[in-house]
Amino acid sequence: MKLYCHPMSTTSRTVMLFVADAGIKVEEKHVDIFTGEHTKEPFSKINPSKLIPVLDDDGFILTESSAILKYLAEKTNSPAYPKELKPRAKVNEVMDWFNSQFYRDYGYGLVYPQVFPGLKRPDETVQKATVEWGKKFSQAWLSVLNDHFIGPKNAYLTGSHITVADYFGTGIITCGEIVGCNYGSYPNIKRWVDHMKKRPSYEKVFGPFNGFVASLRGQAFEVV
Ligand SMILES: N[C@@H](CCC(=O)N[C@@H](CS)C(=O)NCC(=O)O)C(=O)O
Repeated sequence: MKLYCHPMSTTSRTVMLFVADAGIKVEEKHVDIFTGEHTKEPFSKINPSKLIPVLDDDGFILTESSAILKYLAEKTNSPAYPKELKPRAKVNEVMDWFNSQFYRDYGYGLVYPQVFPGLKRPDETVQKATVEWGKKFSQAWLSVLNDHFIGPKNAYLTGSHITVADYFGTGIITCGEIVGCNYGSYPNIKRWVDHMKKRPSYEKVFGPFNGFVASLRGQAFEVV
C-alpha cells in the first residue's frame, strides 16, 4: 500500500500517526503541498480534488483521511475500529463531528486564515470577522468536546479504549498549536491530548510539524 501524504498536512498526520503506531506496512509518498505538487499531474489524476492524504491499495484509490483511517483499521482487523454496531457508531459520530463542525470553525475559521496566505481573506475587515467567528464557534465546540465527548472520566474520545477517532481528533486539534492554542482552559481536552502525545510514534510523526510551530513562536495570533 502507498500513502500519498506530507508531514506538514494536518489530515495526513491523522493517518500517518495511526499507521506508525499500528505498524501497518505502508509506503509513504510525500507530496509537496508547498510547491503545488498536488495540483499537477500525476497527483491531480490520482485525486482530482488535489488534496492529500490518498491511499493506494494495489490500485484501489481512497481519499478522505477519515475514510482511510476506517479502511486501514478494518483491513488490519484493528481493535481501534470496533466491530460492534453501537461502539462503531459512536466512533463514526465523533469523527464526523471533528470533520465538520469542529474543523470548519477551528481550522478554516480561526487557525489557517491567520497563517496560510492562500486562506487569508484579501480584505482586512473580512479577515478580522472570519477569525473572530472562528474563535467564537471554536470556543463553543471545545466546550462540547471537553464536557460532553471526553468529560472527566474518559481516557479516550469514546471511552476507555483508543480508536481511530482519537487519531483523527488528535491530528485535527493539534493544528491549533500553529497559532499557539494550548487547550489550557479545557482540562479534559488537555489531559486527552497530552495522553495522545505519549503515543509511541507521536514525536517521529509530529517532529516536522513541531519544528514549524516552534518557528512561529512569539508571533501574535488570536487563540482559544
Ligand atoms: N477532507 C479531506 C481534506 C484534505 C485536506 O484538506 N488536505 C490538505 C492538507 S491538510 C491539502 O491537501 N491541501 C492542499 C490545498 O488545499 O491546496 C481529508 O480529510 O482528507
